[in-house]
Amino acid sequence: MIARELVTLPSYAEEVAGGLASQPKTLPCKLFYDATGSALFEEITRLPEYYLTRTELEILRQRADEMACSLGTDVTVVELGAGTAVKTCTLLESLSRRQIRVQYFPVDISRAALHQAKERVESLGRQILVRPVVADFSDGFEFLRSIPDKKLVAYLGSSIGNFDPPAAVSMLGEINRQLAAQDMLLLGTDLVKSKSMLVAAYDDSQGVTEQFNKNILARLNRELFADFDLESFRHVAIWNPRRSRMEIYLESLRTQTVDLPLLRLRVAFAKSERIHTENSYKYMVETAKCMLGRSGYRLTHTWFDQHNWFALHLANVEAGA
Ligand code: AVI
Repeated sequence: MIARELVTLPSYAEEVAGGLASQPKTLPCKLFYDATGSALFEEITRLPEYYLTRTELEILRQRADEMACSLGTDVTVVELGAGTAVKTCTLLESLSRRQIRVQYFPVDISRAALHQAKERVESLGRQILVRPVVADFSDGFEFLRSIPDKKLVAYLGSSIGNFDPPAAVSMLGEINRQLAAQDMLLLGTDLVKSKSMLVAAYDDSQGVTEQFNKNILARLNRELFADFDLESFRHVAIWNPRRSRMEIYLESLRTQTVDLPLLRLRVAFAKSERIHTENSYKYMVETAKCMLGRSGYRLTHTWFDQHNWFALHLANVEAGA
């Protein structure tokens, strides 16, 4: 028996209860990223089918000098969700060839990742000053105001794709309101492509994405003492062309009930009933441009890889937005 009164519920508890009680059932994708899920995501980024990370890296490596040139002089780089800063190194190196000093503010929720980011970037040379910021974006972006100078805010990795379009506009708009007219945004978006390539990227042959998806259930078992039987759910990845997004689900393989005692919840699943765990939106340049415009930016340049699989957009803060 669990003494519920003595347990502090995690901050996501209400969202989980609401999502599992709704029709269709949902769970928030932020739950993917505990320590196990973050390690699994790192593994995903190295999978042959998951082209996104290496393609974005290829653009950054091949176009870093051109990008640095477009940014002008005396730029401070702020990277949202920087992780270990693998991608940003080439851009920082290019900037350091044009500026006497480059300040880099990697922002992340994980102290451990920021520690690695600092070590990695500092090894590039003494001209780059690394100032890690531990922040949770759900608390807003006010910390951007305290970073002086002309800023490039980088939001890479197609993370914007995990927001529904209105939420993406609202989030980019929130960032915009903390920026000055001289500041810029560098945004990574994945692009629409063949269904077979998209589905393979989210349903890989080694089953790592399946493990990543099921880790949500494992996490609820660990943290909420739920009794999800992981073998009784399967990972489903579907391309929805109408909404231009990959949809990720966990599908119940049988009729079953699951107990979440800390939430005083018993959830019934019909056979084939699904829990919607994630959307990953895929853009076209026009839709990305429109999203940026609606959030108060003006697109100035888009860089692509050789296959047009991924795009990096540079945008100015629109005067009077
Ligand atoms: C973090 N985000 C950009 C990933 C994506 O591609 O949408 C998350 C992911 N989900 C399944 N595989 C990767």
